[in-house]
Amino acid sequence: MLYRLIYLFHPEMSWLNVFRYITFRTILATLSALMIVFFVGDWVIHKLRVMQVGQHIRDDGPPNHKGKAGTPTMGGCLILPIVMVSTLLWVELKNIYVWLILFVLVAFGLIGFADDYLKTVRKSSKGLTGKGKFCLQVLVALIVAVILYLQPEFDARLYFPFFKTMTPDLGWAYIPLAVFIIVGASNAVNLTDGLDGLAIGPIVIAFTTYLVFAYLAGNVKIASYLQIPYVAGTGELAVVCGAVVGAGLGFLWYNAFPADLFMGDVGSLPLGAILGTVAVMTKQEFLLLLVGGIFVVETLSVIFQVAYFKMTGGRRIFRMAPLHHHFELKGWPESKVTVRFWIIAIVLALLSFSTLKLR
Ligand code: 57M
Repeated sequence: MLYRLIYLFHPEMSWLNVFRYITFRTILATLSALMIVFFVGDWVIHKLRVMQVGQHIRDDGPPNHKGKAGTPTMGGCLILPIVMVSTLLWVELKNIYVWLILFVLVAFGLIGFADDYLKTVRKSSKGLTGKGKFCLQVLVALIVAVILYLQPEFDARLYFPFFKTMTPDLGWAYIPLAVFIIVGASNAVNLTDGLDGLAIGPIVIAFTTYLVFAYLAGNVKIASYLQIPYVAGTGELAVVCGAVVGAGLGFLWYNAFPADLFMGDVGSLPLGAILGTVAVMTKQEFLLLLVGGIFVVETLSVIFQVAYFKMTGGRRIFRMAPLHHHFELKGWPESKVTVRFWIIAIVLALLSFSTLKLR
């Protein structure tokens, strides 16, 4: 919006041309999101404290988590509006991908909000049922996948990092795959969000990576030079990713150990869902396994632990799942687990950039 308004004056002031560039607007989206978090962050935390929106801690968790009881949660209520405002300020509003991403952000945000609200504010309920939450997630993802599939230029082929000649066309079967990626990413981030800074660090790293891939995929010359799929219009997703990176860094300011604020399901579900959606839109679906490797491994640890637990009637592979709890119970201090997971996420991001040249 602001971008369009400013750009109106470019015939008189030629330097305003700079606002045309996606790179410049991405930087502005990142910085404005970061600044807004700093501006309103303390006030939001204060409000959440006054409203007693504090985290309930389960008795069966690692012992050091008991001291976290009452930490303000639902920090997604801070992140989501800021991502939306910064995006709308600096993005090209005629872009369908941007509106679909904002739809996913709001819809998954509402699902997470309902769950958090019932658990934390009402305190009388266990939140949404697992099945109910899952059905709503699938419904939203299905709407987005169908709209994407119906776009005239939509490409239902799959592209794999490292194998440029293998591009199977899935046709309509692409829709369930897209739903799986969006819902899977949403729940994987949710499972990872169990230590201070643990989810938001890899989220910032993953969105920084996809920011670059969205920019490259949206530029016909660069995409053809790098032999990655060109998807007209996805360049604007770099601006959205920039807004998430800015808001995420701002949130990390408060979520760093010892956290003043947790993001809640209202944060983790939509952030994961839009990560999956960006991967689908940029035709970099399989790269998500690498870029979001931390989320994948955390989820696999839960799947294996639960399956083994059920099969053996109570035996465990890990001391506790998700994996971060295993390391905590081994005696690693919480911030060591978090920082080590960040280091791995950075290495995975670097590896995913290497796929651009190894084709
Ligand atoms: C939610 N939520 C955190 C916070 C955050 C199937 C099963 C493995 C599911 C899993 C589960 O419920 N996971 C999803 C994880 C919770 O954080 C809140 O939830 C939001 C995210 N949805 O934003 O509002 C706790 O995590 C800690 N935390 C921090 N810092 C943060 O910045 O320290 C969160 C954010 C917070 C706080 O303590 O209260 C959570 O972990 O509950 N279940 C589990 O993760 C449980 N695992 C388990 O039962 N494992 C079993 C197997 C057989 C299923 C096993 O291995 O034996 C563990 N979680 C907890 N206690 N809290 C174990 C027991």
